Amino acid sequence: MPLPPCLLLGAPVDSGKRRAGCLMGPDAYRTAGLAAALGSLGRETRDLGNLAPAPRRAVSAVNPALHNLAETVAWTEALTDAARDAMAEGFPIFLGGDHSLSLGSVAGVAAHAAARNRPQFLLWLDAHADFHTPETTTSGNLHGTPVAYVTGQRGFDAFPPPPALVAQENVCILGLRSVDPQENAALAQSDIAAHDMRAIDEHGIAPPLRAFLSRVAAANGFLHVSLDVDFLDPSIAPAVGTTVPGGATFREAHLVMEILHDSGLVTSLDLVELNPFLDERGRTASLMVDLTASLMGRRVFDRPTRSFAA
Ligand code: B3U
Ligand code: MN
Ligand code: MN
Repeated sequence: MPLPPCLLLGAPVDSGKRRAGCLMGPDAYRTAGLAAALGSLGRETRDLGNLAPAPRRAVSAVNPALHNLAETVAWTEALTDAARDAMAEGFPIFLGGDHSLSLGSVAGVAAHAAARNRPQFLLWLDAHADFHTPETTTSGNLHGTPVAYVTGQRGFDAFPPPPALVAQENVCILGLRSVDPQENAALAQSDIAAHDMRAIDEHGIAPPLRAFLSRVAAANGFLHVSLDVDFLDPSIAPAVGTTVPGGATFREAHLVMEILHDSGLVTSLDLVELNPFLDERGRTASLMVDLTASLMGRRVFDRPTRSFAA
């Protein structure tokens, strides 16, 4: 069976936090040559242009700290539908946009999986857990909430109920190094597999990823990967509003993508939090394109088996 076409969906969402600039992300990925990079791997690639938010409706906020709630709700509605539709056509790649876009992208892909009676899995590559709810967030930045929304935490009354949930035990977070106390407490009570950089330093990044992938394979699940630029170390990826030192190295990040490719399990992808206004000569956008190419099968050296035996 031929591989499904890659569908590029621009999601210029900038409402999930206060610092502006992520709305330029989709065009930065286009400028950095994402479609050509995927095409050169022999993968049919269609750029579907940019999405727009649904019409705004009046929303009431329980927490006065919330920033741009109505706009984020409108984006969530549009993205949920777009993601569900795109899954029927191919392999969607959401070009963000800040991480609040994943409230919709993940809810939509999970709806597609549920309609096929298959479980949805979620790999969250991020310095942050994004496990706040609109009630617990102190920053009011809704990009810090998607993992809670898609796993069905309470407090999202202003949002449409997700059409399908992702089970907590089907979520794996890699790269953590900035987690707020409320998130820490909620994570500790959850079934989410959360791996911080301390664990990655000690054991490497491959073992927890492989353990997660074997669960996806055993359950015949769909797998959505959500890649936040701040998963990466700021020295290689400066174009993000919330840099946190001590992130994934160039090799760790590529290794994750290469292992994901080899698994053949990934069915959808978000590229989020790129702020081209903060980039240096496009290096972060280009790195994100290269990582996506690794995920889709780019190889620098092909040989049938890897062996270090003499
Ligand atoms: N947890 C903090 C910080 C944060 C979350 N996601 C990002 N930053 N990118 C918050 O504001 O919720
Ligand atoms: Mn994030
Ligand atoms: Mn983050």
